[in-house]
Amino acid sequence: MTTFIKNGTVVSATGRHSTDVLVDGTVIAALLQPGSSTAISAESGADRVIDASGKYVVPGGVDCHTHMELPFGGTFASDTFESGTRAAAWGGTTTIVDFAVQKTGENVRDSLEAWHAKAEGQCAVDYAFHMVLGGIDDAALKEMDALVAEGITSFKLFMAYPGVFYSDDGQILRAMQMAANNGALISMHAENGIAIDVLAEQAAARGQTDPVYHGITRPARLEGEATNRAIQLALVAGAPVYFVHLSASEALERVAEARDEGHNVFAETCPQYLYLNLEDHLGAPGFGGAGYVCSAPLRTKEHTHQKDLWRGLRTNDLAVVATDHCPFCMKDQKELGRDDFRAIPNGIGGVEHRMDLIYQGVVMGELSLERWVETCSTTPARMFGMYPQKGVIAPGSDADIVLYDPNAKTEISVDTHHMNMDYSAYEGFSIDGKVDTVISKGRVLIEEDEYLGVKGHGVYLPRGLSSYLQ
Ligand code: DUC
Ligand code: ZN
Ligand code: ZN
Repeated sequence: MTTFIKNGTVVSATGRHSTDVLVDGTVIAALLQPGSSTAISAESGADRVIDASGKYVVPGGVDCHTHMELPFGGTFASDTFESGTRAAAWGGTTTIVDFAVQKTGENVRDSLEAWHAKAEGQCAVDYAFHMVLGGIDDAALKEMDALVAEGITSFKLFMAYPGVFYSDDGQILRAMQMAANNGALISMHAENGIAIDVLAEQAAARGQTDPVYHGITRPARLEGEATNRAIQLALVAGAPVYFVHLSASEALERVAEARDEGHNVFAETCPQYLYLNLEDHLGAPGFGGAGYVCSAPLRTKEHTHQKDLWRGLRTNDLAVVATDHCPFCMKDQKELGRDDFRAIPNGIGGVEHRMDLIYQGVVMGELSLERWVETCSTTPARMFGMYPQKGVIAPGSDADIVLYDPNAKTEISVDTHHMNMDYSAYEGFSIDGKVDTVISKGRVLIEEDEYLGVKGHGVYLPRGLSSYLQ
């Protein structure tokens, strides 16, 4: 089956060109000069021709931070691999990297197998795994080498959530020493969880139990402190470090300093930190703020966090936009913490909206079109060892392609989204653009507002080492 995509503007991390694209089976076969004899003959021989006039033709989105079915606080993230990857496809994301989770006391291998069992045969788009190490001991450390060899080349550690996922500095250092040897990338949840738990307990004892206290008891300073500590540990170990869901200027400053000194320090942010804030969202009247409880938390609008994060994306101090998609419904899930913010499951769903929300950054003049593609597709693929199979429109790469229409609009709402959530964190947001057509490995998944995918089309991707460290 061949597909010829004509009249579009192909956008890459480095430029934009009027180029036709020939897809053969599951891969991109050629980029062709419009009107050239090769383009004319490719079009006439193609099984299907897609007219991309007026549209951007971009590599499918790569969301390197999702939590389908994550067990958290006595419940599970409400998207399964089936529903979550279908929603991803609707939003132009054609690859996800989810976090297989080893909690304290669990065996790493068993935890990974459980994640494979949840995902296999369920996904609409391709998927890979990072491994969360929530219980670092000799056995877990030894397992790291084996996992890298089989394509799990990044490990997430938590400086937060004592007793659940938390690692102390000694455990972090030991895991980083392993990564320094085996080429893995350590991803870090950088918040000082020991101090946060003290603040949260004190707030609850004062009767401050509303959702907003989730944010107030997780000060930006404690993200900055943990970020600095993780950088110092990484430097001692001689390992790279990648900060997930960076939310605060204080943390960004530490990352920027380390990068200026030439260290392999990388960071991602997420749309919620670019658009939502503590006062208006986490502090919404009644229990509404529960829908915005996530960690790291939304930050105050009194500070320049959002402005700084957009700047970080421009300057590459923030290399990636991921979602930290971790949806919970209000009913029966967020409601668990109606009387105590500490019992609200942490997470916001957004896998469907990342490409749109960051495209809106282009419209607002915060980012270039190329930087949109780079932060949402090319760099995550490179960072996590999936490039050039993913993240680029080039001969030989998987035919994961999105046609994006800058002349159409997207209204975000719980009434129209496809995630398994009973509210939308971005309700009422209007985007000056729209995901028009989504192709995964040569198969059209979204066309004319219709889902044409099937579960099981997406397969597990073993990953290589990060391109940024070779
Ligand atoms: N943050 C969240 O908001 N949810 C799950 C885990 C995390 O680190
Ligand atoms: Zn985290
Ligand atoms: Zn996460």
